Amino acid sequence: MAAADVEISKTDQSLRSMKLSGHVGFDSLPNQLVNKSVQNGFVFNIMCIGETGLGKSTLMDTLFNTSFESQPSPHTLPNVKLKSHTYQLQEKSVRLKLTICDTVGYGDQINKDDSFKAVVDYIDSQFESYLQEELKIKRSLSTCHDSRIHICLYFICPTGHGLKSLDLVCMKKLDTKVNIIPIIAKADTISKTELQRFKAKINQELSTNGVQIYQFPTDDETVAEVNVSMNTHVPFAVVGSTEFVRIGNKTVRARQYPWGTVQVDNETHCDFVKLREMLIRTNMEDMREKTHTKHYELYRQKRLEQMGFSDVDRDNKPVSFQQTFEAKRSNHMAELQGKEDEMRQMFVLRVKEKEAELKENEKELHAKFDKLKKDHAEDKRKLEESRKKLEEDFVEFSRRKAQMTASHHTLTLGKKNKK
Ligand SMILES: Nc1nc2c(ncn2[C@@H]2O[C@H](COP(=O)(O)OP(=O)(O)O)[C@@H](O)[C@H]2O)c(=O)[nH]1
Ligand SMILES: [Mg+2]
Repeated sequence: MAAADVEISKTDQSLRSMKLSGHVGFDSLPNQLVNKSVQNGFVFNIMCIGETGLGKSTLMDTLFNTSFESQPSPHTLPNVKLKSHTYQLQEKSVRLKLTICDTVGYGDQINKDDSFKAVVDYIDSQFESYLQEELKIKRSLSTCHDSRIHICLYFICPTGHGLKSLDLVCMKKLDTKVNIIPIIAKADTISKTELQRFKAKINQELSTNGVQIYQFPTDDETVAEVNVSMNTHVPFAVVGSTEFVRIGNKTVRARQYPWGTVQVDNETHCDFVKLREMLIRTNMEDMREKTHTKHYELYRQKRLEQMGFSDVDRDNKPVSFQQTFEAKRSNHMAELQGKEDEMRQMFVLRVKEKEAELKENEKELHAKFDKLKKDHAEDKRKLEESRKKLEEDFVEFSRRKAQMTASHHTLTLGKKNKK
């Protein structure tokens, strides 16, 4: 047994590189992956955060070159609501299940303190439902709809002055939960020189406030160069449009003004093409992966710790899920027992209290009864006395009456005899 163990660890340490003497076929592994992915289709969830009227819906239509037929929202909503719609898109044989989540009413309230709260809650609740699926005994992770937000496009108002405090607070709250790409909305309303200054100001404000925005990955050499250069263009200044204009022999999305035309996909006019390249063509898979391995992982870790699970115990020794569960169970049982004892003691105490109270009442009643008895005896004695006195009076009265009658009789007789 020990010898075999040594053998395994030896082979682990010295991984031998071997030459195959003929074609085996595992060079088709990448194709297998591609085929499977194409068959399953892709899921991508975008969240658009920005004030009403900044062009969020227009940009989504422009990005996917379609019309999602979203309704413009009013500025009068009492609070921020998150509305998400899922669409099934297809390009050649590749299917994309796209969810666009819109922050309706964002920044429209007089008190903006809680504007970001709805967004944070939404992102957390998507993580939570994925976690709940993961914790099930019968999991269906591959078939259930993964609604976790892969990218958050934060629309910055093209004021030219820098970020609003709401922008900073919101991005700061979200940067550990979601990949954020800040974009300058309606960039056609800001001049070229102003734009450069504006971008620099935004980047400086983001870094002084420690807001972590999404960085296009530079570890994959096939895209490293383009991503390094694109990282320097963030925040992208974008223009969206639902209007089409004919330029030469091409029809392009554009915005027409009395002084000229802004072409959405002209790189000298705005950064729209850069955003589309980065978001859809180059880094979509990285955003999906970072969401799972970085943001979801952090959420999961915090939630499991909150539930009382940990990989190590107090002495930093590894503990298994089973051990934690057993420990939690016995803790819980002890807690229950403690509560039961406490309740029993309380009950005994209450009964004793009640008994004492009753005894006190009884004593009082006895005292009252004795007093009444005494009063009654006293009254009786007094009555007896008055009765005796009355009787004596009556006897005295009768005696006097008899006396009186006798003397009256002698008097009358005496008078008669004289005659
Ligand atoms: N100047 C300018 N206007 C835009 C741009 N994108 C959208 N708009 C206009 O802004 C208004 C609001 O756009 P909408 O997409 O409904 O904004 P949402 O409320 O953020 O979804 C509409 O009249 C759009 O035509 C843009 O890039 N530049
Ligand atoms: Mg809209």
